[in-house]
Amino acid sequence: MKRIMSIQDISALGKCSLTVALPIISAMGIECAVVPTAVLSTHTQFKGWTFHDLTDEMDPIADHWKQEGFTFDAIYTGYLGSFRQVDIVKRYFRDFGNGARIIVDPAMADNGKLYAGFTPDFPLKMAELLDGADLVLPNLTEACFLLGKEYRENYDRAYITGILEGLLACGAKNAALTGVSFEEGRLGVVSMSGENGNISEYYTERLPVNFHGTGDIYSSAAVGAYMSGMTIPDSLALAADYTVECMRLTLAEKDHNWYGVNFEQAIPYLIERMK
Ligand code: PXL
Repeated sequence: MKRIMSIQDISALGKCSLTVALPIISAMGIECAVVPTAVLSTHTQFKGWTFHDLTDEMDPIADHWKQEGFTFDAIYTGYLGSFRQVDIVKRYFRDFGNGARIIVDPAMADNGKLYAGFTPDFPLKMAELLDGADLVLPNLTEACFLLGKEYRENYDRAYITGILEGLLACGAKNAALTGVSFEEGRLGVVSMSGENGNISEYYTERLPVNFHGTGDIYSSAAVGAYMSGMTIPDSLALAADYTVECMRLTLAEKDHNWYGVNFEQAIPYLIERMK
């Protein structure tokens, strides 16, 4: 059985970060060890959230895992809260990255804006994690922040290709950009292989809503598919279909909540698609 670790926060309520990575990756038949970087009462799109930093636990967890001789097939990072956490994640890459795939979701921004709590100098620090990563999966906003590029709502293929090349130039072996649209009503993911420069694209119907937490659901499903042996383009396509299915099921529920999607109800779909 494959074993991966995921390093990100626990937003106790909110259906993002570890509270989606753990169930989704487990449902895909992969063991998911977790390194919780902080405990929040909710994700930061609510008001008045509490935050308890767990940075001081990160080195002792790594020390113990090393002592026990644990190895991992992948390290998947998501939302990180500080410069120090990024430095400790680099230590995890050094200590456990040998023979492991490294997948970085630089969860920190959306719709042209950094999430609450991040300072403008944080994205450049997060960009350090790209060096040597097997796959980086930012949304368009995050990619612009990582590269210090202007975020645009209207763009052409050359702009998207330039961003992908920029991500690879930071040292990632493969880059995938989510939330790309060249056509009204269609939304998708464009990826580039650093090995041969090949570009893959996959689009789904664009639903007329924006739900929170879909980026983490997308990345978790992509990690699970990739670690199950699927190619990167196939993993990205499956994750896109799963995310859309989660959103559809959410919309189908009258009085659905705004803070996260019904990813739980789409798990049978995900498992069926893995067959
Ligand atoms: O979904 C990304 C995410 C993860 N963790 C926390 C967040 C967010 C987005 O707002 O606030 C704590």
